[in-house]
Amino acid sequence: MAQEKDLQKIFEEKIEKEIKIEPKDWMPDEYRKNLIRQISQHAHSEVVGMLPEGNWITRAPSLRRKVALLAKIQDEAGHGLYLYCAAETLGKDRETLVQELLSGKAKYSSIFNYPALTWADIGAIGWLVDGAAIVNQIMLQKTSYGPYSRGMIRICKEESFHQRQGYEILLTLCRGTEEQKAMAQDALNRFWWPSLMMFGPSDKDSAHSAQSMAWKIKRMGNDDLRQKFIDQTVPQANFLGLTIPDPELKWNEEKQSYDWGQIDWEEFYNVIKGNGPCNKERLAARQAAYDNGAWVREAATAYAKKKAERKTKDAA
Ligand code: FAQ
Repeated sequence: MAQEKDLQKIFEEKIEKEIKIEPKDWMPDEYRKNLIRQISQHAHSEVVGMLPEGNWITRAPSLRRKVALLAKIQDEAGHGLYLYCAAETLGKDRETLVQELLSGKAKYSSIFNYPALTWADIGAIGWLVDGAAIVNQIMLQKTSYGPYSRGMIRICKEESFHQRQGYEILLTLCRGTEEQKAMAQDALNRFWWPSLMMFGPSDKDSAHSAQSMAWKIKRMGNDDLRQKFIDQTVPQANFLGLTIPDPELKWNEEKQSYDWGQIDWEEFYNVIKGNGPCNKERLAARQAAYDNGAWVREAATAYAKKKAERKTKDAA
């Protein structure tokens, strides 16, 4: 018991002094549990997040657009892999994590339950969804868990390319015909509010924020991050000549940031409970990918399995 108290003290000192917690260090069970929850949900988001854009690979309007979109989607798969590895360092294996996604036990970002209906949506996803992800992930580069923090540094570099390619798609549409600009506006209308929901519930309703901030897993609250995203994105919309679909949006000179309207929290909770426009379709696609990939998993582990069998036989 006394030993655990010492370990707790060492852990707290490390958090205080900004020394990263590493996989073999002692950590409180709740810290470990909370990290596995957040990192694995983040990993699932990266992987499920490939689906709305994947839907447009065969319909990209030019070879150049197709190459950039393919590269972006492959990056997201890579992000999922770094994050699953980071979660595994905390002692939960990948198979269990994946099963938690497929059974609906683990969450993934609400945003990926909305459909990508037009090519402009691919621009909006890059600009707004990756844009929101970057705001969150820049803060997470300083998270207290070493493998998560290092993963985030690399991921952020790639996300900034994603955000630019999305913005450039919209810029091209906005400089095109009236019809193309209207398509860009429609994409912004549909993706604006769901992008704000990506930051999670307001701090007062956030179940994990206070503890996560105390342990420096999260370095900023959901509301501050959301505000930061709004403040940096509104001028970008203005440059495109598009209108943010929020009649209450207004610059506040005193605060030096924007005032804005109300998120429809009923919609948010409905989506994270599994009732969004595409929840069932997304999970069905992941389940099909898992089933179709059974032979790959089998082949990848066949040699190790054979080796273990031979070892047992030799020992007998
Ligand atoms: N969607 O107490 P809090 C990307 C859940 S970026 C679904 O505030 P926390 C890149 C939350 O899990 C998107 N569920 O939770 C990309 C909790 O439920 P639980 C992913 C949400 O963890 C771009 C409950 O509500 N980014 O993928 C959402 O302190 C384009 C209470 O909430 C990350 O995951 C939501 N939006 O704060 C890929 C970043 N919000 O677990 C492809 C890392 C909240 O108790 C294409 N994660 N919930 O059942 C985080 O920073 C945090 O987990 C938050 C939530 C900020 C998302």
